[in-house]
Amino acid sequence: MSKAIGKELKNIPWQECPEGETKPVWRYSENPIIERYAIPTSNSVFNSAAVPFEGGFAGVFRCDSMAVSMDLFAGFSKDGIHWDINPEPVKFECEDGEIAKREYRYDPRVVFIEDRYYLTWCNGYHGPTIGIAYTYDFKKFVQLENAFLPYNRNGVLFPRKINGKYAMLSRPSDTGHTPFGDIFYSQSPDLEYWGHHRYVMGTYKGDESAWQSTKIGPGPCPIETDEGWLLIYHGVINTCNGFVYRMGCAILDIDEPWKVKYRSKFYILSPRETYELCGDVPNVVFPCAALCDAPTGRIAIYYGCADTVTGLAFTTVDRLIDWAKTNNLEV
Ligand code: BMA
Repeated sequence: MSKAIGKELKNIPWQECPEGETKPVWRYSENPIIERYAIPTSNSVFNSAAVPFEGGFAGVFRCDSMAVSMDLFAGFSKDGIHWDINPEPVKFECEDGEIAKREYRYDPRVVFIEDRYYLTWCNGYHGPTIGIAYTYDFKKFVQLENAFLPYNRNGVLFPRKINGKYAMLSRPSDTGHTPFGDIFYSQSPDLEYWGHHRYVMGTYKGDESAWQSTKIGPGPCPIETDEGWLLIYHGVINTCNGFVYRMGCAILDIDEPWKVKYRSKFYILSPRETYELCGDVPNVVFPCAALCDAPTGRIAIYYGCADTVTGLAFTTVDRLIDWAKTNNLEV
């Protein structure tokens, strides 16, 4: 059995796998957990990140407003399911006013590294790029330099240094809805200067795995396991009705994470429920966070549903690794 390497999280939100379920991921029965009008100004709350915090949970949420502007909001929860989201957006402290200027902010990821929580997000700076900030308490946030030149989206930090460097996955893009996209790995000594970029994996053009033929991007921060880094990612196909977003999983080498060991040709979750099929952007499941209880290997995935509400789904480390190995896509 494959094992997670990391902390215990006894109070991880959890429901047992329904009897007879053969798919690797199953949904929380009370989905969606966050509805679109969760704060007074919101039009939608989705693509959001949660982490364990002080015996409960904290999170950073993408709440698009009724002006359909995009910003980040902090929230807290006792059980990881019922959330209290601050109706005021996160205010960033930043040494350089040039970087602090807000154009738009969306699709946050949060990870604990060493002694604090780091937040990455898609940050508007003359086009989308990757913003980085840290916080100790989810009240005060200190913004650092943008990681990359525009255009880039889906900046996802690893939970520890690898070979002595901070490590980030990202997906170079364009200013629009980006009809392409591969995953890259970048390294930094200080979370400011990023380099030593490596190609990780790209779209798959063959018929064997068409769901990931248009673009792919990293989802939650990778989970360390005895088989390598477990990466949950999104994959997109362009259809006659537009993009359809699904979730897949891959195992990356533990010391050289740009080397892909396994990658499943079958998706792990696809839009199926009404709240995933219908919304402001139909047919989207978009994962931004995964909690893991290392001793049991239980995983709780937070994902945006149709760019409108937030859902929760469950799986285990063993189940995902087995899925990736059994259905490995030879590239
Ligand atoms: C991507 C991002 C995501 C969104 C997805 C589907 O490009 O904007 O935030 O969920 O498109 O609309």
